[in-house]
Order: sequence, then C-alpha cells, then structure tokens
Amino acid sequence: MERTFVMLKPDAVQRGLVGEIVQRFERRGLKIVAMKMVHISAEFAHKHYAVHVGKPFFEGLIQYITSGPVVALVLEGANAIDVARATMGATNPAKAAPGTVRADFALEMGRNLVHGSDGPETAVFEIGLWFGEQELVDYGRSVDAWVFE
Ligand code: IDP
Ligand code: MG
Repeated sequence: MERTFVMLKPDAVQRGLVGEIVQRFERRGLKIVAMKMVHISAEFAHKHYAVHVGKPFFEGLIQYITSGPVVALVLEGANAIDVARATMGATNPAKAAPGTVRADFALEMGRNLVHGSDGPETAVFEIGLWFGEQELVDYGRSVDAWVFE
C-alpha cells in the first residue's frame, strides 16, 4: 500500500468544499490515515513549496496558501499517489478533465483547490513535514477486502 499527502487549499475551506472533495477520495477507496486543519505560516509554506522558489508564481502561491486554514490529509491505498492526482485533475483547472475536482469546481491555477504529492519521494517528504509519526493512525477497514484484490 502506498501513502500520499493531500492538502485542501484555503479556497476549498472558504468555499465549503472540504466535504465534497474528501468524499471523492473516500469513495474511490483511499483510506484516510491522518487529517487536520492548519493555518500555515509563510515559513512553513516556503518549506512545503521549496521546489518552486524563484518561479514567477511563487510569491502569489505563498500568499494564496497562507491566506486561510487548509485541511491536510494522508491517504493510503494501491497507487495512492497517482490515483489522488488523477482524482484532482491537471494543475490548470481550465485543462483538467471533466469529473476531476479541479475541472468540476475551479477555473484558475492560482485557485485550484487541492494539492497532492507528485511522486514517492515527495510523498515521504511532505507527510514528514506535515505530520508527526503519532498522528498517522494505523487501522484496518472491514471493507478493504472489497476495495483491494
Ligand atoms: P500541482 O499542484 O498540480 O503539483 P505544481 O506545478 O507543483 O502543480 O504547482 C504548485 C501550485 O502552484 C499549483 O497547484 C498552483 O496552485 C500554483 N501554480 C503553478 N503554476 C502556476 C501558474 O503558472 N500560475 C499561478 N499559479 C500556479
Ligand atoms: Mg506539485
């Protein structure tokens, strides 16, 4: 089983879309291993988005992501990283496939509602940045045999 980090950005919280978006991951079969609401500092945002330092959209991105509370999650399941990103849709909501979160609820890149780790190393880094070991809850679900082969 693979784990990924997902964040519902401030626009998701402000627009009342937390339940709708979390439900899409849950319905797909991904298991919530950790979940919390945080209002992150600029310093923390710089750590999370360190790979984007120096890009033209960086300052706007930091402003956006620190503009209000976010909901951070760790999701677990087969191919969790790719599956979560597929559920989210392309970075640019205007180009995201219909049925994805970004296509169904967003219009612009700087208000694209959700973040998801883009690979195994990023997932390990982001889960460790956002959550302590004791916050990752280890439990089984009785439906797992109906979700995973
Ligand atoms: P991702 O979130 O789909 O992985 P990244 O390329 O990692 O996309 O970019 C991180 C975030 O930065 C995006 O989700 C988006 O909110 C923002 N972003 C990326 N490119 C642009 C841009 O060209 N204009 C405005 N915001 C951008
Ligand atoms: Mg990214």
